[in-house]
Amino acid sequence: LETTKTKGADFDAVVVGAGFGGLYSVYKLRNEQSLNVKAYDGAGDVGGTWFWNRYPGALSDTESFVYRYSFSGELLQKGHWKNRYLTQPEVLSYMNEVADTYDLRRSYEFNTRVTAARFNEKTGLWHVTTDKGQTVTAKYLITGLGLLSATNLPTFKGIDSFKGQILHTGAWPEGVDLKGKRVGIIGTGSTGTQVITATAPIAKHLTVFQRSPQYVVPIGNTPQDEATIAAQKASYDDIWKQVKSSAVAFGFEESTIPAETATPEERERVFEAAWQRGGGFYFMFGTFCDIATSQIANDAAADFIKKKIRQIVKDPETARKLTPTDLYAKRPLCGSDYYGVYNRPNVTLADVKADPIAEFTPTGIRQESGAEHELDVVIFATGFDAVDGNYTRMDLRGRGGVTMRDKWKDGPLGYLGMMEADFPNLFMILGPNGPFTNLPPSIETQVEWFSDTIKMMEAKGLKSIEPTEAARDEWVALCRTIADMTLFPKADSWIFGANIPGKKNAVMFYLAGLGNYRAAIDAVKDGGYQTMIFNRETVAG
Ligand code: FAD
Ligand code: NA7
Repeated sequence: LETTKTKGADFDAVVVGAGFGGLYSVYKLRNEQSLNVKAYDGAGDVGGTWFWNRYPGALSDTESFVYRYSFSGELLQKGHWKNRYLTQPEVLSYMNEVADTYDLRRSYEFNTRVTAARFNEKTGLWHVTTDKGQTVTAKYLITGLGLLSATNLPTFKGIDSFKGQILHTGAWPEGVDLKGKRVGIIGTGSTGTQVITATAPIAKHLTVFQRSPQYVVPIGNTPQDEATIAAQKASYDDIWKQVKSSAVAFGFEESTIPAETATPEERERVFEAAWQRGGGFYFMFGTFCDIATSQIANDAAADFIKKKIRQIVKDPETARKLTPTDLYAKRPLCGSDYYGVYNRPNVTLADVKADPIAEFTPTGIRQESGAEHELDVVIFATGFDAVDGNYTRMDLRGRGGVTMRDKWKDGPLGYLGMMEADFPNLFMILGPNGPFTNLPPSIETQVEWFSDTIKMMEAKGLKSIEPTEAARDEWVALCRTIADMTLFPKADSWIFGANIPGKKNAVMFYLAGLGNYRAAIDAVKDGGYQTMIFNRETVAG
């Protein structure tokens, strides 16, 4: 077993989270560098997102061959899947296999939430406290808290009087059976569209409470034969090279052709082919290169999807309610015949933008118009306090006792999506202003970057590292500039914090793609970390 190298500390590093990020951090720091690592997760086991999101229909919409780690050729060759996309149980089983292969579980304490983490300037250590009342010290604090993990549970008048069951998709309990029930679903985001499609065929009646209509293209979840999978496995070197130099890292070549200058026939042909192929990110980034940046291109894509809605949905009034009126500039969604669900006789669409939810009653939900919906179960598919939610919910304090909550009161900041000024030796996985991509390759990129940084610090005997405020400000400004070159800030969604009442609208991602992101963070490392302060306590005297 590992021994602690940091003098006076219980551990060299504390890792919080047992998702893709946390697990890989334990592997890199403990298995590769022999550091003594203590890890926690509030969940009962490994998996992160895939531990919590067990709702019917939960599926990754990144294709199976690239929704996984790339770091081990052996692991890649062992990979097994049946369809083009992985179901939640498949991802969870994959993560369990990873944990078993590398003996990662033994570093974890599960069912244990970290409630506070405070940097002590005297000892130069992080003091990490759990909800079990235990406090440990460590030199490095690695947070893989998840960017879509802190659930958003809006409150409604009368909610406590409801006699039925209330569920959130992101904290789904075992053993829920929706068969034959009268189910209400609030929310039509990525999660909502999945749970709606899976619930409609089994529920007695399904009522969808829709606030914003969505653009949803087919997912194209076809079975994959052994030959296709073998070919993918044989080309992994090329695949990851392409993924890591691409923008969205979804395993397809992004288009370089603008829709702005394409003829109407060409646009129709390309969009129709993408519709048949399936994939949300593919539809937005694989068809034309300017859908996320040009109003003309965006309108063309939006009009194509709107036409499909009119063709698919039989009742014109329902089709009208399902048709978005805003830009096609949120996280692109895909599903299995999502709009077709509304042709079913057991599905009702309640437009809660036009006629808001007035209250929950003991037997269901009443809209402002007086329309009553009798329900046995209400599913909240209302999403997450994304990106910084788990950081501001924790008592996280840096130098001089400054809290992250306070530092980020006008919106999250952060340097390189991983660090923050005044928070020495803190490495955040998918922290604010990191890449917006298929996430496992971005997670690996970050974990590898800070593992190299830690290795360098240990080799040189350095005590602490933190970015300068100026470098942090410059990074945040860069992210803002890049975001403003796109149409994304013009649509209200979690990408800019717009889904949480009272949350300030802020830029939360580096939208220039994984390839550019990797170049940017490598430049910092290869340039000798000019934007960092090392051993600030000694520098200060
Ligand atoms: P997570 O997997 O979210 O893990 C974070 C863990 O930290 C959680 O287990 C949580 O319990 C724990 N934690 C947080 N705070 C504390 C605390 N204070 N103390 C102790 N433990 C704590 N991404 C894609 O790229 N492609 C997809 O198709 C895709 N589909 C998704 C579908 C759904 C339904 C959701 C919710 C997300 C999806 N994502 C997808 C995003 C997904 O979150 C990431 O791909 C990835 O799983 C994130 O891994 P992570 O380790 O960073 O965080
Ligand atoms: P999202 O994309 O934030 O979607 C949440 C949905 O819930 C969305 O339709 C919201 O409507 C709706 N919502 C939220 N609050 C309310 C209230 N108070 N009343 C009615 N409707 C409400 O979350 P998801 O879980 O679907 O997806 C998040 C990411 O996780 C996704 O991109 C994947 O990567 C996995 P709104 O649009 O705000 O009007």
